[in-house]
Amino acid sequence: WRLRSETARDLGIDSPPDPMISVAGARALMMGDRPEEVQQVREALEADAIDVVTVSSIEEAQKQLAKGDHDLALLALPQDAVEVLRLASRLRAQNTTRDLPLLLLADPGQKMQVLRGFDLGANDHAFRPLDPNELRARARNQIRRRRYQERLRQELDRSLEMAVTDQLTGLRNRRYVRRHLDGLLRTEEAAVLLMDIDKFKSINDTHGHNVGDAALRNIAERLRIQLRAADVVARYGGEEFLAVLTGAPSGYALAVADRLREAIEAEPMETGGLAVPITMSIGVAVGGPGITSDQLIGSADEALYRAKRDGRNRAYL
Ligand code: GH3
Ligand code: MG
Ligand code: MG
Ligand code: MG
Repeated sequence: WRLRSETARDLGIDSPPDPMISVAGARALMMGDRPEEVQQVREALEADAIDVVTVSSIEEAQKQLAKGDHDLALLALPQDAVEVLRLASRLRAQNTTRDLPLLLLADPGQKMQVLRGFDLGANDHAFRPLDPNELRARARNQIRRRRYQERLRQELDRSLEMAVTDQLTGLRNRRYVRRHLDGLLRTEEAAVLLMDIDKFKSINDTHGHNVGDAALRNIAERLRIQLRAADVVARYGGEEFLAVLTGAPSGYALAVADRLREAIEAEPMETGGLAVPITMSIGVAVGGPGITSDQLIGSADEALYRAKRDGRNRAYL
């Protein structure tokens, strides 16, 4: 648990919404048909540097909020609250407003409607007569929760991205490409190209590990440029790369492999005034539903072995 809580702290996700999260510059929408109340809300929130847009109709509120650039909506309940509650539930159902904090303003006699509003997705409420300090506190609370949630989501996206990315080269990693291939083979034909740098150990031995690392990044970039966006290329091991092409017949896959091989051979890698020649060998295999990714990569590995045995810098099927 210690490792987990430390990781959570590094990511900034172990604490509840931080009271220090600023609400300044947040955008609130106030919907109400009583000009005095609308003005009161505006003044209260502007004291916290919250921008307030005011609208008097449900249609206008819906239109403004649909843009998805608000941090809070305050909805005043008229005597007949049904249409406003309907708006609340519509906002919950729409992608751009799903997480929008909703604060209901109501008469004390409208408690039942407010509770119904909670069931439909409202987050908080304030009863009339409105107390500006209470209103501000409730608004700040909702905006902070919203901003905290956004931060969590960004951290999560970043973690997910890291989990599928190779640190050194920025390519997809082994885990990702395996899953991708497993998924493809359920329904489609796919070609795999298993690439292994020739005599890479001697590049490390001659020029040092840093030049070796730079070479791997350089090779990764060349592979990325050569392939289509729909193809996946990953760093599969230390100095091995795996490309997965969808719907590629063996002749085409072999042609792509040769093109990749030539792209690496064509120019030596320039680093620190050195020109280091690099070549790679490639094993190609093609298969579809009924074959496993282990089998497919296994036969690419056999072809790669033959390419190495026959002198390297070649692509075999
Ligand atoms: P072959 O043509 O038979 O493939 O020869 P090779 O030297 O490439 O093959 P071998 O498997 O003997 O060596 C691979 C080398 O790759 C060994 C290791 O030091 C190096 N290597 C693996 N990962 C990395 C890395 O991340 N950075 C660097 N600089 N070198 C790495
Ligand atoms: Mg190797
Ligand atoms: Mg080897
Ligand atoms: Mg090698």
